[in-house]
Amino acid sequence: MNNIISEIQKSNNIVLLCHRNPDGDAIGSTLALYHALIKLDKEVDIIINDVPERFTFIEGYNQIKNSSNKEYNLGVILDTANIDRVNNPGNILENIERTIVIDHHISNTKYGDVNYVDESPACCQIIYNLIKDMNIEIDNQIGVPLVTGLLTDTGGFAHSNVTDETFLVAASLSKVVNVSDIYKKVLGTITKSQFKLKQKTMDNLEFYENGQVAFSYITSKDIEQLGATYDECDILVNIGREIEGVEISIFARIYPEEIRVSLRSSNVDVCSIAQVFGCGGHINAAGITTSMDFDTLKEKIIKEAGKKINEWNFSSRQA
Ligand SMILES: [Mn+2]
Repeated sequence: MNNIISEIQKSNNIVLLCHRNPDGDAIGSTLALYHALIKLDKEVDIIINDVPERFTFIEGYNQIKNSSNKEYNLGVILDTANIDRVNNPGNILENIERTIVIDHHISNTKYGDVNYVDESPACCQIIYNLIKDMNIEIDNQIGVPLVTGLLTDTGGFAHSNVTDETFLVAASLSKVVNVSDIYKKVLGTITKSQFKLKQKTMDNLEFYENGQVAFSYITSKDIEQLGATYDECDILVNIGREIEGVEISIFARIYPEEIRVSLRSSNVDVCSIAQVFGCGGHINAAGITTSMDFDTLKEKIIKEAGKKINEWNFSSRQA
């Protein structure tokens, strides 16, 4: 952490970056650090493409630029596991002298000149500590984006990687931030088109393996007809996951050129299923992108899921 602070202290022109398809943690950690660096009188740009509109309530949202030709002394890359995942419009990385990587993905490849990676449940938890260490007061302006990232990456403090420290950070932030208000905005609200996507996903949902596998899908035609956007589909895999008895939830998005599948499980290693298709992810959350035709893919994926379920059924009976 001290290396990071001294890098920041000696740089004047700083650019903040995060990953492609930015989520609440990526946007939150970037905007929180932005406000902190502004308080240090630094010149700071945030360059991110495709920022979801649902984060407009965070102060500084309008400062986010989607391109820049400037040269920077320092780039701070947040919440991004490897260099290919960096949201890098106009190849901004080429105009940066030195880079700092701050992240919480264990798979991080440490591609910066300085790297800080730990297994915090959200990058925002690391940024909270960094800002504290820089002796900058955490006010509402910094607190709102931090709470946004903590809530979204932990599913409202529900994921198993949440620790006592996460609650201590949240408790301290709750003195300057209305947590329930932000919860309502980022986790407690879906758009009308998301509601329609959910209806369609529920209609398409089928059970396999004695109800332990849930499978559903949506087509790009559905998405268009419902007036929805592609990133609004990211909540749909949770529908199967929430159903009693389901161990693996599979959700496919069928695009004209490819199919993208999300896999979720609390107990079964779904990454190993994705690996059968040459893809990957985390143990509890993985993804597949393929050009296989839908029927073949569906059959194969349900078969692989069935194998994993049977292994898991067997090992949990042994335990
Ligand atoms: Mn994150």
